[in-house]
Amino acid sequence: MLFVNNFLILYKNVMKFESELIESLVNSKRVSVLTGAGISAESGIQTFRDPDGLWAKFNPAELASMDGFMSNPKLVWEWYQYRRSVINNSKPNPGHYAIAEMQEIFDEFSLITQNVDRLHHKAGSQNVIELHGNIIENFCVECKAPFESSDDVNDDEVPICKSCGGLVRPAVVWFGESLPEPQMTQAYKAASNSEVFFSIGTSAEVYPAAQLPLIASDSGAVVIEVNTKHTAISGRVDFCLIGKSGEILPNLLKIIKNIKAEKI
Ligand code: BJW
Ligand code: ZN
Repeated sequence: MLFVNNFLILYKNVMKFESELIESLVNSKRVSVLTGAGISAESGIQTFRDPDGLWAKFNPAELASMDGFMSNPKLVWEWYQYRRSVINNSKPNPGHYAIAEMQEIFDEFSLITQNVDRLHHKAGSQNVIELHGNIIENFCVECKAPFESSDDVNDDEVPICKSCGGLVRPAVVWFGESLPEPQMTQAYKAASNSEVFFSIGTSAEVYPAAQLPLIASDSGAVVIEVNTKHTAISGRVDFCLIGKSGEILPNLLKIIKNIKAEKI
């Protein structure tokens, strides 16, 4: 395994191991990407487990579980309203845009995200596989009916379901809850069929998402991690690109596009 620091911008100057990485990308038709909170860090959205992340100040059991919500719905609702206001005022960064461009470059491309912020959609990515739901929508905890957004959703008070009177919650996946089945099936399929699999901006500590790069590796994919630091899976991947995804991904994409253009 090779740890690549200071990823080079000009592909003509790349060192041998970097050229191996680039060669596998240029020659691959089936590429998948898994993203986590780190891809949105450069858009001003806090990650979870970094020293300045959300879990440094808030208790995940209280804020990201059904038990936590039922114990203190107002606290949890207000926390999500605060995060929605941050997300609504944020824009995709060059990392999101580079991933959106990848769907044009590779014959079969899958984007799997753990993020709930919809910034991949805003950047133009299509068919985004959302493993942990989204923070935009809400539904009733009792009858599961979607709660249509209206002015009520902006209130600090937890909305009440218009059909059954149940509490309304954000449409995200909390700890102890199953991930949506169609999305998991698509994600497992993409991971086991990929020639190259990227794990970008995730600590790879939350399951089952963290299994995906390992499934890809076991199925023969070249696994490339992009992160500002090493993670739980760094020892299991083929290449670790250490740095900001908003800087590494556009550079990598530029190199691939130049080589592909020269081949035509
Ligand atoms: C950058 C960067 C830059 C920063 N550029 N990089 C024991 C063993 C195994 C599993 C379990 C276990 N005990 C319990 C479980 C299951 C549990 C789990 O995995 N727990 C672990 C913590 C141990 N999983 C679940 O409960 C899941 N469901 C499930 O398994 O169902 C089956 C089941 C049911 C019942 C019982 C048991 C099993 C559900 C998980 C749901 C996760 N939900 C959250 C909240 C979503 C809603 C919300 O947003 O509020 O999802 S938690 C939070 O973590 C969020 C994220 O999607 C998820 C992953 O975090 P992510 O994206 O990796 O962020 P960080 O902060 O961890 O990492 C950011 C990274 O970016 C860092 O590495 C930085 O270095 C990097 N970075 N700047 C590049 N510029
Ligand atoms: Zn209801």
